[in-house]
Amino acid sequence: MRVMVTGGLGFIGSHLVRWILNHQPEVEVINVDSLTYAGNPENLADVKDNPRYRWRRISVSDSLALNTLLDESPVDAIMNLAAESHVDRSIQSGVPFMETNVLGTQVLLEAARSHGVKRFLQVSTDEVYGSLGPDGLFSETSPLAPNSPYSASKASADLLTLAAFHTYRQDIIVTRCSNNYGPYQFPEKLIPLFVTNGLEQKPWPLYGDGLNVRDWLHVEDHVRALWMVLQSGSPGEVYNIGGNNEHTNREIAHALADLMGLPYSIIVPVADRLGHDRRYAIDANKIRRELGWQPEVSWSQGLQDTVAWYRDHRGWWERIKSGTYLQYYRNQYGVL
Ligand code: NAD
Ligand code: TDX
Repeated sequence: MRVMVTGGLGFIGSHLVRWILNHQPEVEVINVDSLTYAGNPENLADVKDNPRYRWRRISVSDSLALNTLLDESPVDAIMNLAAESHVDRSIQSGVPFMETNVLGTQVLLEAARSHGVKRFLQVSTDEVYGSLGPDGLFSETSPLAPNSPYSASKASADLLTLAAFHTYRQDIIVTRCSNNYGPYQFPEKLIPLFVTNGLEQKPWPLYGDGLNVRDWLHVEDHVRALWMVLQSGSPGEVYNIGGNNEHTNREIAHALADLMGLPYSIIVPVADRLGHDRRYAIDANKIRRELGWQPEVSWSQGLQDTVAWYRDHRGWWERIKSGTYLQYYRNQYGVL
């Protein structure tokens, strides 16, 4: 079996590629990643010479390049993770989000259809459901009500994917996962930003009152779920994935400070994110019941291991934060 993973040089994509190569010895992986600021070949340095792995530097919105690749190397399935993924960047400008997340998904769907790709998995997010009050959970039938340019682009991609099922009976599945954390997460996101700032004795910018709630899941639990859904999910269905692990941002800041032996004074309240969603929480009963998935990494162990990973991989995030990784890219792969 051959699988195309898009966005495989990013945070979740790199874990997924590694997991497949390590756990599915019959599966070949083609990684389609255009290497934006968020992609990093270092994330897959340990598998780059694996004969079952190839990376092609192609944008998912480049129809010609994608179709040529699929002509040359047919695949059985596409797992679409390529995205602009950071909400704060989408508030600065939504244009790249529309190009990759919306147009790119449509290009991929059409390429999959014209090449007879058997299954298409769209990796989406709980943010498409919008914001919850203090109670309740998002189920797969909750209405889509995205609030940021990022989440609106992801919701658009979900609708395009579901439309391909209804219109063409194309074999597609959509997954909607809660916030991930773990190694190799780009240090613009809450947990790696705070951990790496802590290691540099820099302040932790906590947005607003710090009481926004997210439902956190270790990235390894997410990628296992993605593989289970690809193998055993039903066509045309949506599967929520979540850790049943809600925390306010302030609780996370305190937990990280405790783990790192830092005073709470490192936490500095700053202006709130525009349109900041108050609470996300996922009802993941469908995937638990139908596919037998459940999270395996506990929050306390996962957070401790994540802090240790950033402590032990200083070079990885220092190159990112200093910008020298971009210089490295330009030398290795041409102008970005
Ligand atoms: P990331 O930003 O770490 O990585 C994105 C990857 O996509 C990068 O390697 C980048 O180079 C690549 N990419 C961007 N534009 C591309 C394009 N046009 N063509 C090809 N490649 C392109 O993102 P992530 O956090 O790993 O998220 C992966 C997916 O999972 C996204 O679709 C995101 O919406 C979804 N998701 C993320 C989370 C989370 O907490 N991080 C939660 C739920 C869902
Ligand atoms: O410096 C910060 N200070 C802060 O208080 C940052 C970067 C974030 N925050 C808050 C905003 C959110 O309430 O922390 C929470 C988490 O923020 P992010 O790490 O930016 O994640 P979020 O906006 O929740 O979105 C993430 O989860 C869903 C991913 O980035 C998305 O790609 C995914 O779809």
